[in-house]
Amino acid sequence: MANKPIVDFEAIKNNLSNVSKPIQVLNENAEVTDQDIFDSFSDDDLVEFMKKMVWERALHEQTMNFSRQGRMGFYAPTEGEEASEMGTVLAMKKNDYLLPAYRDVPQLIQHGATITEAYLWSRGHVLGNKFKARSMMPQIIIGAAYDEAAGVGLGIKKNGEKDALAFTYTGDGGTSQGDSYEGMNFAGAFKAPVLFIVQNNGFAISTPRAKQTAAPTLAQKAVASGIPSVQVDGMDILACYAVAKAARDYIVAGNGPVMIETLTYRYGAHSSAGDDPKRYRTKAEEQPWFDKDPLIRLRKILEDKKLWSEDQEDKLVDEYKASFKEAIKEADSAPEDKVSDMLKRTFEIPTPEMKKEIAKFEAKESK
Ligand SMILES: Cc1ncc(C[n+]2csc(CCOP(=O)(O)OP(=O)(O)O)c2C)c(N)n1
Ligand SMILES: [Mg+2]
Repeated sequence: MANKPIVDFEAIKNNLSNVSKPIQVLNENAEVTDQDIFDSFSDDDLVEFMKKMVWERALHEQTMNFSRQGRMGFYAPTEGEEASEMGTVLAMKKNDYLLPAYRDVPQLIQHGATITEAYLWSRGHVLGNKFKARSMMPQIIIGAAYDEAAGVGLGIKKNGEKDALAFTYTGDGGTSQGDSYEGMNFAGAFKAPVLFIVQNNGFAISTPRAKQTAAPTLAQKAVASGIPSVQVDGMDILACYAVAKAARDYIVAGNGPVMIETLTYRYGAHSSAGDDPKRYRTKAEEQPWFDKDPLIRLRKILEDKKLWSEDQEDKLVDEYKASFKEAIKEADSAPEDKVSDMLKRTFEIPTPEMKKEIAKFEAKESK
């Protein structure tokens, strides 16, 4: 027998990570770390990025208020993930198809759904499932949007659509779910035009990233599907946008799918249903992420350039919040979605059991 191990598995294990350093343009001290990418943005672009992040944070705050007032159904907080969400969606075109997960409602609205539709979706109303935008409704089954995206991507290819792709999101937890690999594998094998985004916000509800998977990065989970992947500073909207745009260009040129892992953080609870982050993480763990806040770093750059002020931001927030209040009023005035209607929509021909249920609910509803 040889003295040396036949295979040095430990050495292989220590060298598993084949993903390069996360791409960043602006660090948490608002210092430019990639001048070339930074210079590719005009002042107007920078202001636009800031406005979108302020919009998303205002949406979060106002929607949480609605939720506390009992006016929402399911809502997944997005505070902290503004750069990751706005940066990626703004690099897409209206012709692209969005397959969102439940935390991707802000992207859904940016992609063309109305806020009213998004609120109706939250309430489980049927009108919250009929977007004019090229999008499916947000997926609750984690990882499943990756499979939908692979199918939509293949459809785009078969239809010969040239300047279009399917883009989709999952979380760190979603990458531990078989569906996400199956979707990537299918898209890789068929060279389907799909952009897979993983928003790694550190937690799947209360389970930290390190307990879900031993993979050194989540980006490398694409490698086994033959898909190039990259990590990006998910608290830096300039990096998120630049990388998503580069990925889009590469995909629509006919090169097949790409996966992006954004390194971000969910500041609050998993959902408005009321889990308590204090039970699974400490203030000391949270603080370094709050210090990386995506709005703070871009705000500083803009203020230095005299392109932004507190006053201007306050006015925008008021304006945005007024639009959310309008939207919820409109959602309140949507026709009532009856249980009997929901049952009738389930199958084209109801089962005998469902027929009985429909009759039972119709009797109740007519009282
Ligand atoms: C297939 C499946 N299993 C379990 C759940 C319950 N569940 C809802 S959200 C969630 C955690 C998902 O975490 P992650 O993918 O990191 O996304 P995040 O909520 O952090 O955005 C789980 C386990 C689910 N919705 N679907
Ligand atoms: Mg997560």
